[in-house]
This record gives sequence, C-alpha cells and structure tokens, in this order.
Amino acid sequence: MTAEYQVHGDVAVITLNNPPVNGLGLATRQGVVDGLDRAQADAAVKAIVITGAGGAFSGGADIKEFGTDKSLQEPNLHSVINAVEYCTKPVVAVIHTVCMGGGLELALGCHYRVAAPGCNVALPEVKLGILPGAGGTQRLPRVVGVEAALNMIVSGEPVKSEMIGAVPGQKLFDKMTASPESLAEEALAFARSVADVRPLPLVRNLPCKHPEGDAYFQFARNMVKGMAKNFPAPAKCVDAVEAATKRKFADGLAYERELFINLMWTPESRALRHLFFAERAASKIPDVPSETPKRDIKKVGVIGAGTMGGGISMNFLNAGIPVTILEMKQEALDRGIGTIQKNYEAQVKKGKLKEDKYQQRMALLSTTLNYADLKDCDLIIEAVFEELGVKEAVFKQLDAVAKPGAILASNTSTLDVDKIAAFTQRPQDVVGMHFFSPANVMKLLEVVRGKATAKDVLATVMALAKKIKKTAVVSGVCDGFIGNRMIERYSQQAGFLLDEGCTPQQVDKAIEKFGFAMGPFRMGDLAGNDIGWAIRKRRAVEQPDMKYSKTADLLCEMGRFGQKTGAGWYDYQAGKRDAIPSDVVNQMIEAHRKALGITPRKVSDEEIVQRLVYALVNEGAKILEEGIASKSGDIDMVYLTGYGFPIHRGGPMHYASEVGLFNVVQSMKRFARNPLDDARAWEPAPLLARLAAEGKAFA
Ligand code: 3H9
Repeated sequence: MTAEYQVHGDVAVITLNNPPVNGLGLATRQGVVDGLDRAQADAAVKAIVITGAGGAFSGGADIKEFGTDKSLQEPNLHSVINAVEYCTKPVVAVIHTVCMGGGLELALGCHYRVAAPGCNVALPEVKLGILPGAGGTQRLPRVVGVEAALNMIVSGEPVKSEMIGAVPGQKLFDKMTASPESLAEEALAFARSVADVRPLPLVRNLPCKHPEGDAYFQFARNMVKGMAKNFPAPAKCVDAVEAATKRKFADGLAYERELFINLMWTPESRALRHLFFAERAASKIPDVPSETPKRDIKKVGVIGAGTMGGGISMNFLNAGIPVTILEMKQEALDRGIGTIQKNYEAQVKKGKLKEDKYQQRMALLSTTLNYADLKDCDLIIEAVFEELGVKEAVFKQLDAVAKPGAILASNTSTLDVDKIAAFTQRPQDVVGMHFFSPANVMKLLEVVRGKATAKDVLATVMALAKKIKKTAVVSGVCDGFIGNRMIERYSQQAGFLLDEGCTPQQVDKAIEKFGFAMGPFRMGDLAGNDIGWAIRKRRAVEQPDMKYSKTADLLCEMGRFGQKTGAGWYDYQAGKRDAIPSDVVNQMIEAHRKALGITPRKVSDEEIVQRLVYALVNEGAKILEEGIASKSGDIDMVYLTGYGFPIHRGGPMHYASEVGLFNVVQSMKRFARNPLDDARAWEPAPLLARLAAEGKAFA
C-alpha cells in the first residue's frame, strides 16, 4: 500500500505511505488518483485531505525511479496535479515534517494548504542538477512572490514552514496549526470549513509579476553565473521563473517541462544524483546492520594538540561533546589551545559563530599532560607523529588507562591499523579515524576497519560521524587506505608529465580546468612536499623497482617544501598564497630531462587529464576488487569530499563509467606503450578489464 484511503465523517483522507519519505513513485501517484476518484464518487464526502504517513508529507518525486520506465508511466506527477486541480471537491494538502520537490508541487496543486510548524519546505531539485518539473517554478512565485521563490528554487535550501507562514501576504499556507500534534484535528476542521466554497481557488489563477521585470532577472542571472559555473540548472531555474512572470500559465508550464527533461539528461545531473545515493550508501556497511547497538560517546580524548589534533577536537566541541586534549608538554598544549581559540575567533569575527556559542564550546575543552586523565573517555583519537614506534607507545599507554569498552582510534593516514591494534589487548576496540586537514573543515572521514574491529565500534563511529557532520567512508586496511593509495598513482603520473615536457603550471591548469579544486603541484605546495618525500623514501626500501619521476625529490633537496618554506613547485611572496610560476623549478625540470636524455614534447590538456584521472580509476578498481572499498560510490565519495574532485563529474569511478570503461581501458593501453611511463601501472585492474569487456559500468 503506497497511498491509503480513509473516510472521517464527511472528509476523505488520502495518506501517502511510501517509506522512507513518501516519494511520489508510480504506485503512490496511482494511489492519489484512485483516492480522488473514490472521494468524488462518494456523495457523503464533502472535502478531501492529502497528507503523508510517518516522518514526511513527501520528499518529492521518487528519485530511484528516475531514468526508469516507471517515471514515464501515467499517471505522471503532472497528471496527478491536474486530477487534484480539477477535483470537484476541495482538496487540502496537510503538510508536516518534510515537504519537498514534487511533494511541494503536489501541495501547490491543491486548493488549500494547512501546515504544521517545524516542517522543512523546499524545492531542492537544483541539488540534483534539475529544476522543479511539475509546476514548482510556475506556482511557487505566485504564492510567496518572485524573489522568495527564486531564492528557494536556485538554492534548493529548505525554509521552515513557520517562517513562510509569518510573511505578510504569503499565500502558500492557508492555515498554520498551533503545533505538529494538533495538525490532524485542525486540518479536518479546516477541510470542513471550506467544504462548500465554490469556485475552488487555484494557484495557477494568481498573478505573477516582478516590479523590476527584466532588470531583476538580469541581476539574478549574474548572481547565478558566479555561484554555479559548472552546473547548468541554476541558470535554467531563473529562465523558468522568468517565464512564470511573462508567459501564460500553460505556456510557462510547458517551458518548465522542456527545461526539466533537458536537464535530466545532462552529465551534471547524473553526477549529482549519483552523489545523492552514494553519500547515503556510504553510511551503510554491508555486514553491519543498521540496528547494531551503538556505544555511548559522551566524552572524547584527543592525543596531540597539533594542527590535526586541534581540528579533530573542534568537530566534537562543535557538536557539544566534551573533549580532553593530551600533550607531552605544556607549551604544546598552550599552542594548540591558542590555535583553536584563533579559529573560533575568526569565525566570530566573520559573523559565522555567536560569541556565547564560542564560549560554550571552549568550556567543553579541557587539557592534560597525564594519560590517567583520559580514563573516563568513551573515544580516544590519537593524532601524533606518523611513525609506527610512536603509535606503539601511545596505544600501549591508552590500553593501560582507557576504561573497558572505550573506542581507541588512530588518525593514521597510511600505517597498518591491524599492527596498531595489536599493540593493545583489545584490538576489537581499535579503529582508524582518518580525518583530512583542516580537520574542522574537510567533510571526509575515512573509517579504517581493522580485521578485529568490532561491528558495534564501526556502527558507533559511523553514527558519530553523522553527528559531527562528516561524510564517513569505510576503508579496509592497506597502505594509504582508499584516498592516499589512489593519489600516489595520480602523483606518479603528474611527475612523468614533467619529465616528458610539461611545466607544473600546465599540469595544474589542465586538471583545474577539468574542475579539480587544485592541481597536483599547487596541492603539493599546500600540503608540504616533504610529506610525499618521506613516503617515497619508505617506498624506495619496500619497492626498490618502483618507477617515478625524480623531480619531486630534487625539489625537496632544494628545500622547496611548499608554502610553509615560501617556495615549492611555485614561488610565494611572504604572507601570500598565490602560486607564481618559478624559473628555478622550470630550469631544474629541464636539467633533469637533459640528464635523462629526454627531448620534451608538447602534451595536450586532454592527455594530462586522462592520465591523472585514469590513474585514479585503475587503482580504484583494484581497491574495489580487493574489498578495501565495498562500493565504487564509496571511492567517489572519498574523492569528492576529500580530494577536490569536481562534483559535477561525480567522482573518478562515476566519471570513468560515463566516459565508458572500454574507452578508459583503450587509453590506458595507449599510455602503457609510452616508454617514459610505467607500463605496469597501466595494466588494467582485472575488474576494470572485465567490466570494460562486458560493456558494463562500475555501479
Ligand atoms: C522531484 O521532486 C522532481 C519533481 O520536481 C518533478 C517530477 C516530474 N526519492 O537523506 P536521508 C531516501 S526531484 C526516493 O538519509 P534525512 C534516501 O535515499 C526530488 N528516496 O534522510 C534514504 O534512503 P535509504 C526532489 C528518497 O532524514 C532515505 O530516504 N526531492 C528521496 O536526513 C533517507 O534519506 C529531493 O531532492 C526521494 N525523493 O533527510 C529530496 N528522498 O535509507 C531529497 C530521500 O535507502 N531528499 N530518499 O538510504 C532529502 O533532501 C532528504 O533525504 C530528506 C530526508 C530531507 C527528505
């Protein structure tokens, strides 16, 4: 049953019932039309209510149906809304909790709307790369005004029902109920009060004008251009709302429909829809059921007050969870606390944080030099130097003082979590929590599952990640986990490109044009080139036959570690972050080429992008095959939230599937034939080769 029908005296109630959010899938749409037919055929029914069961009125069209036959089958949402508008008896939308997308469009088609306070009202289609396609761009401006509607449509952000209800002259809600609890009763009374009204009011008949007309829409277009350069949908939202002010209602509706269908087929929309589902799927671990009991995390300990430890601590303070930071020396503690204070003060200055909130957060923070003070922490995260011996000392101490059942987490970015767990007598309580720098800003959290990590530890950490607003992705144990293991292949290609004839700025420019937030060389300068240097030195011992460009080592030998030393792949002026192409570096690269006897060639931007991205894809396929990541969407989430991969491309694995895995493999074979490249690295992962041969995609 996806829409229920009940009669309460002289009011028929149609209840959308399609968990989790009453998406308007085919069966639900049919249920609404059937309910309307029944109510119109029943002489005893004087008015009709449409509401939603459970925790939503409706979250909109059922996104899972997009691209399937069901989304095309009648009754489509337009037909349902037509049936509502032309119903001979008053139809009242009774709205609560969530009223979004097609759900709001359905409500706008109803003759009346009654809303409970606390309901999130939105047209969030733009976040899926589309626009409202069932009249939202034509009807919403008629009830809340053109500017308010356009803001909602272009941003996709929810607005609380009571905020809208309080705006003088708004016609979205005919009645706001006193509380969510009184909704059902007040709605029935309202439906009875309008039972005899004729003609029935229709939103489509309301006027729609903006006093400044063209000038306003030109302004809106300029705003949108700056905000969403890689996405076509926001500009189309402006076009559609403008049509509402200039065209007849039916023409505006047809225009909106045309734009909606065109946007639905864009790669940007496919990427955003992939992101929507991948983000939610990432929080689910195949063998850890959602009902797995979770441990209570009331207090957190953080070892290390450096940049990482400070950033990690802020996440918990922001969520209202007390934190104790441990350091070896008082000066280090003072420095760390000072940095946290400075970060918060900057937020207060920018108006992003209220002074009292800042004080509340700082009051949750305590410090110690003594491990024994961590004995009542429910979770302790170490963020100390990335060296196994240092981790061993920390985890042995933690094992000695932490209470039974406390979760012991390592923020390691590369080390073996199983080895770290083995330093304790409780490996089941040990997990990796790999935050990304700056840890208080970056969305990504790689949760590293050791072979002994208990399921309730994983369930707890995933739930906690949601609380501190992180996108958590589970990774198995391997060197570099998902993100850093893949980035090594990407960096390897970036180095070869220099050897073959590129400059750092050419490589950065090409991949930034593709949409990356930062190219590999600007990124290296920001993160510190010495980090990669240390890893390469370790690798040289572990894998002496590994092939890579020596330019990065030569750069570090020159002391050019990046922004922190005022020079890296680029030059930097004191106190500034602008990357200035460096003659010294370009000469170093040229000299290196000469020493190797390489005649530089012109490399196209297309080749640069393909080599960098496909290097990620091939390693990603290996990671998937080995079970380090359980879904290709998880790998995409890591890259979208932690490595600046362009959102509109949907992540490396989604992007490769869009290009076609066959084409990806063909390019890889071509790159393998380049004598200056690493042919072994381009050997397609068996999973990739198989999918390509079968004409399949990753997801
Ligand atoms: C549209 O309406 C087009 C029309 O204009 C025109 C049509 C012609 N469909 O986010 P959560 C699932 S486009 C199907 O974790 P929360 C979601 O996948 C649509 N499923 O919960 C997840 O499933 P699972 C416009 C949906 O409480 C579960 O619900 N609407 C839909 O944090 C829980 O989701 C939107 O874009 C859906 N529409 O937030 C609304 N929505 O458990 C997008 C959610 O299997 N949705 N699911 O992983 C949201 O913003 C949030 O999900 C919502 C709940 C606020 C509703």
